[in-house]
Amino acid sequence: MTFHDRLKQGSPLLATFVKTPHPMVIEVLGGTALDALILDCEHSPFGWADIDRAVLAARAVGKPILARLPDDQPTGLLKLLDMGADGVVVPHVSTARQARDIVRAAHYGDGGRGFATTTRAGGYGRLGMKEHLDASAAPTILVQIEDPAAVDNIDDIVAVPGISGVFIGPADLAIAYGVNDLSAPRVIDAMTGVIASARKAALPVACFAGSSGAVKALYDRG
Ligand code: 3PY
Repeated sequence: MTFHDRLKQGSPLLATFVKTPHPMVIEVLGGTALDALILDCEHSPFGWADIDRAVLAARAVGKPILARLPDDQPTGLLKLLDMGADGVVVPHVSTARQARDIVRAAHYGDGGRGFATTTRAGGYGRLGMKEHLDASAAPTILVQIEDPAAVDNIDDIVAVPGISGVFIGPADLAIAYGVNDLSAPRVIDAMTGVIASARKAALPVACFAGSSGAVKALYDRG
């Protein structure tokens, strides 16, 4: 079963951000029970060649790999998916319009995502066109809810077709609300609303855990 299918099924999953741009880190993490790895290209010094090597290493060790890009630009989404990543985490998504643009950029069919058979996603020309389209049909797209505007607009964001789930960023939310604690009541209230809206839309919710102790509490909250 693919990572995307497991996410859709609602299994509790555990991933880690990877901050060090060296493929050996991916190889080592490939031997763990983690369900996926997420390259943190927003807050770490990953260049495109580093991302390429990391995706190659993840595929070699059979570990699903996503990347958190620094922004929501279609050029970055295209490069990442062409390299054969399983999906993307997009930071600071605050409106349904932004979410729709991201989904369009990540999918073939309506001109949103450019198509080339010469990429890793296309098996460097070895996949037929249909096989390539089938293999890349549903990349995992997690939108990060980490701004007060995103919390206000959450019902519209989760209604966007093609979004695979939401990813709560409690640290950015805390900063935005002027508190310095990931479990401050203001942050927890916002999370509760986001989780309820995502549930209603039958979307899974991911969240950054500030410590290993926070993991169980997050699973318990859904
Ligand atoms: C946040 O907590 O704001 C994050 O983006 C986690 O990486």
